[in-house]
Amino acid sequence: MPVGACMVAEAAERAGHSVRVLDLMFSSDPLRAIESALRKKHYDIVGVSVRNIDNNDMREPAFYITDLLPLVDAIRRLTRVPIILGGASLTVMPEEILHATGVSCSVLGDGEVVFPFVLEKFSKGEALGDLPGIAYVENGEFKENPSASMGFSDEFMTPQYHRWIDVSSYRSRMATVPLQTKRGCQFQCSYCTYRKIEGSTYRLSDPQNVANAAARLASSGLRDIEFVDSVFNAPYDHAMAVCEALARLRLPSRFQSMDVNPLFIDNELLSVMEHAGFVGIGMTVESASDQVLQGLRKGFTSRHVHAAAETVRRRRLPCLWIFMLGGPGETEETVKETLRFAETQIRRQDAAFFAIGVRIYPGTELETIARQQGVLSASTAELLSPVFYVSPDVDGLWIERLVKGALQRNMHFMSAVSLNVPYLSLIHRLGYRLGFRPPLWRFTRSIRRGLRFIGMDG
Ligand code: B12
Repeated sequence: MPVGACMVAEAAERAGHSVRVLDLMFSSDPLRAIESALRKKHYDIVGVSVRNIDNNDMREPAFYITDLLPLVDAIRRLTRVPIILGGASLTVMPEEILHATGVSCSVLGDGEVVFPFVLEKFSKGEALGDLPGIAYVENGEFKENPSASMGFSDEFMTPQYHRWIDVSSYRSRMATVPLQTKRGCQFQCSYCTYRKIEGSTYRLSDPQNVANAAARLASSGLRDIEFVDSVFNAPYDHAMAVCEALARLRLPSRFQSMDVNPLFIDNELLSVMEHAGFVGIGMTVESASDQVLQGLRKGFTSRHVHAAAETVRRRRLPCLWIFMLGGPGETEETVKETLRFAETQIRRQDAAFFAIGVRIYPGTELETIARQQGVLSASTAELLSPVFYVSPDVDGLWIERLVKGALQRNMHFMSAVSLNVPYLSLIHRLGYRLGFRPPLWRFTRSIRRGLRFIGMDG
């Protein structure tokens, strides 16, 4: 569910503006939807929320900026009012996306804080000038005003989704409701953009406010809640306090988070999570080899990965183990080490996801490493369309073959291929109707068995 766009809409409305959200998620003809919305009514500003640049899939890359161009062109054809871009993708690569779309302004980071200021400036006819948290093009020159750390306001944590989007269409596709307990990330992973998007210092929400937000969602019928923090369980004490506050409220909700770090997982936290109503966690270990974990600068070692597996095995909470093969330091040996870990340490009732290749983002340490190793010749601007890193010490196709073999032996394993199956959306809808609730990966084995039975398992 488009939490960012809804937050921004609500903040703009709270600032006294009249706002309409046009959600293109389920539109069969997005161009037509835009045309009809802009013909019906005059707007003073059009904001566009662009979440993803690409699908992070090296084997079958999808580049979403290509899809964005005709949409922006349609807006331009129908109105001369300013267009403002926002969303995670803009914070990751503002210059490249502004250049590609020909739009002259974007908001960086916390849109619910910055966008009302942008609107105020426009309504007064003032230049955006040195407003923090924007990037713009002036006389052909790209300029970026770093976002001042404006804190993280709890005010817009749970936008009134029903007012902005078609909530039932999301629910019927097993979508979860995103909720943040903080912003910021203090990890230094060599490939990652999280610090660029949310900053490198934590901005923590009051744990009780988070629990109250979950209660508000539950009372409006939204019970499948996904924590979308960069890393849910760091800082540990904060995650613990959030889970304790949730457990005290005894909500009928089902919680999950796809970004749990093995450094800060122990029996106590998992136990409180279970009491709070967690139904699944994603453990983003990436690798079980020290050499690769060091190359990815994960800040933990294979010892932590094994310890986390032991902790998980002692509890009931389902866990999806997330791996990313091919990073700096990866060799045939290290790939085998990680697969060995997955085959021997992960419970059959859990699941494992394998991605191959690491998306290279501009300005990351991975970009530097790739250039030093001579495996990256694309310019920084060319990194907008997806470019991936695979360690020069291992062949990507060899990894693919090995992963394929592991998938054949282990019905609880998945790869990017599993996400690309055309009938995934159908499985979601069918599952929901049959009473299954997210996360769907808990049913990986049954789904794959069913697909294998009808000859459609990858
Ligand atoms: C949690 C998360 C997930 C969860 C989402 C769960 C859920 N229920 O929503 C899961 C694990 C499922 C996931 C999946 C994917 N993700 Co993800 N995800 C994130 C993460 C960590 C947080 C997203 C979030 O909800 N943030 C909180 C909200 C409030 O922030 P926001 O949406 O950015 O909105 C704010 C601003 O952007 C801005 N804003 C937003 N819209 C607008 C509009 C206007 C007009 C303005 C002015 C401002 C504005 O203001 C908002 C409020 O502050 C980000 C990284 C990050 N730290 O941002 C990656 C991120 C968004 N994901 C990314 C990717 C690639 C994916 C996948 C394609 C990966 C894959 N191979 O499957 C899928 C795509 C899923 C999809 N359908 O879109 C990339 C996108 C960049 C890129 N390369 O395309 C990111 C940035 C991570 C990265 N690699 O850098 N993801």
